Amino acid sequence: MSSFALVGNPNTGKTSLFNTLTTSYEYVGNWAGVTVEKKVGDLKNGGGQLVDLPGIYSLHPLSRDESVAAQYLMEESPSALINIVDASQLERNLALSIQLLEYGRPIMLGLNMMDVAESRGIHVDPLKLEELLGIPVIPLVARTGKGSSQILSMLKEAPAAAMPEFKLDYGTAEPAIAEIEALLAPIPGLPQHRWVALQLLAQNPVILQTLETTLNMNAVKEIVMRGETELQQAGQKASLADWIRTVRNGYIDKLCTAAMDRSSQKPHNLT
Ligand code: GDP
Ligand code: K
Ligand code: MG
Repeated sequence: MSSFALVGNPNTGKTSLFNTLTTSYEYVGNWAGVTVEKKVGDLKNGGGQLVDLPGIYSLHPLSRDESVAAQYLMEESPSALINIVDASQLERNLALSIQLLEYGRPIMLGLNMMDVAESRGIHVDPLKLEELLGIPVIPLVARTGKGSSQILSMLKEAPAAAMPEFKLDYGTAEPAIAEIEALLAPIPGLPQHRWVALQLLAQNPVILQTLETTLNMNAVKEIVMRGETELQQAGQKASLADWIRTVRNGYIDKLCTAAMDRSSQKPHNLT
């Protein structure tokens, strides 16, 4: 059966959308090992199951609660992800989106809070985002259900239409990424190796822990040390984790410049 997941920052409208997209039946329990509610529902169009993942700002979890989403991505192989972003805070929300695009499963972007963005004078161009990211981008107002039928029909066609071909160039870090990918090659059942390699280089504790017994961690450490030496020789005084973040932020800057018009944005305290 097809299985989909809602992923995004806290308070972006995931649960509102979950309630609109699913029938009243839902399985409610806890995620393994944590007291975080697990919500799974059946899609209204009979297209499969939908999981409402806990809100996160990054895949690099700070708490056990936050680790649920990273663990889910590491262990499951969802038919597609629905990344819900707050259109009025697009730049901040995209930090997570980049990591989800790199995950290498079909993904669509639900551009929610379009009403809030418009009322603040922030104009986001869904078509431009779609063109630049290479995935479906659906404008939403989850509070009223606007756009939800488009999400449902997209989910039916999802895997083909929403498979991302997203690849940022991490420059000096590319050899380290390739070396980690080579270490991952013999391990079965992993998500896309480039995504796992990037998460390892960024020291994501969930991914490190999951691979503790199957991956040669000393070899990983050596690759990280060599990679950081190369960064320093290239004049970039950063750890690999910092460097990866810098590259992503540079891309997000360009994306926002191209797909967002803030020239008529109203000061926050006047809205
Ligand atoms: P979650 O934390 O991502 O699950 O977000 P929720 O679905 O709980 O929504 C957080 C708050 O934002 C709630 O008060 C919702 O009613 C509100 N909300 C959700 N979507 C929209 C939207 O598109 N526009 C507006 N104005 N409010 C929304
Ligand atoms: K909430
Ligand atoms: Mg919620």
